[in-house]
Amino acid sequence: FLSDPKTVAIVGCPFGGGQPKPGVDKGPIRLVNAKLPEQLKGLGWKVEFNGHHPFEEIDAQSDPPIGLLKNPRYVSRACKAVSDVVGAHAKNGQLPLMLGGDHSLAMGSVSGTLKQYPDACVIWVDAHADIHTVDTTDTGNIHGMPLSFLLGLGPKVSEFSWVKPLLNPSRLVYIGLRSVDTSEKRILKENGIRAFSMHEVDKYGIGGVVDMALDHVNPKRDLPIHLSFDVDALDPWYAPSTGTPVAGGLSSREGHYICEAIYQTGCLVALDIVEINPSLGDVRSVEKTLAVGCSLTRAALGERLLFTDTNEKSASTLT
Ligand code: 4U7
Ligand code: MN
Ligand code: MN
Ligand code: MN
Repeated sequence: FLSDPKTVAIVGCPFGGGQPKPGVDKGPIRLVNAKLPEQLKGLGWKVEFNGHHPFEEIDAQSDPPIGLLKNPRYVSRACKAVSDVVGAHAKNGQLPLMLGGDHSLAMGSVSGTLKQYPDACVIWVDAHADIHTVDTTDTGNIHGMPLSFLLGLGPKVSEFSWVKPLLNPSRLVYIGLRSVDTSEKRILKENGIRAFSMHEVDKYGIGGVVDMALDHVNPKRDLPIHLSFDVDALDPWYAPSTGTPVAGGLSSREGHYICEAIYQTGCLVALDIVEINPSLGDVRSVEKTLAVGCSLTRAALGERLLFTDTNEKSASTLT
């Protein structure tokens, strides 16, 4: 799907309007300062990064809630901008790497991907289902809702009319869930959405789960894949600096395995790394979370424990 030379376009999104905790907007800046662009160059990618996206702020007074939704105009405008930028990179045959910021931004990045690749599937790696509709959300935080907009579920809000319901529920699969609200469980069931919670990871192992997840959304391994990775999918031991940590998550290796296996399909066209909040936790926690964010990204873009992707054959002769 990508053009030659293979190029990753970093879309830095210093934005946290989809949730209440300050600091998540600094995630992308810290990832870039940690030399993520240089690391990706080291893997053989051409890296395009023209600075972080400037999001026009809206003061709370001119952005009152719409129904239960908090900061609706701010979130909608940021996501629309991300959708346009991601869509343009995808159209150029580049792989957009969206660095959050909070997970509401995926409403934009996935919309951008689906504009270019209407048959793309979405692999959502997260502790949470992020599928609340405007009438089921308990918190009003839009980072818990992007998938309902992408799927066209629930009542429509005119502020978000630019989001087209381009995602079919059969093209979405989850890995890592362990904090799903009651109303979200009902939505998943009603729409027949396939989900691999931590229970399935324990039962089948991460290798089995990734195979089953891919068999579900991409049986012939010929459809483009958008991987949306919320770092809170990892156990808080490995990714402590995040806004909504939940115990009992993926190990570092399990998270990396998901990224490696998806890269190996050759179908990855877009990647989100979201919800790193460098204002949460001590210095050591922040460093740990940034390091794992960089290394998950490298794994999704071809880094291997033995050899590199250009040596895939050498690796397979070992087994
Ligand atoms: B994240 C929550 F109530 N479900 O809706 C909500 F538990 O992008 C959490 O996955 C959402 O980090 C978490 O606010 C959103 C809550
Ligand atoms: Mn999320
Ligand atoms: Mn989450
Ligand atoms: Mn979170």
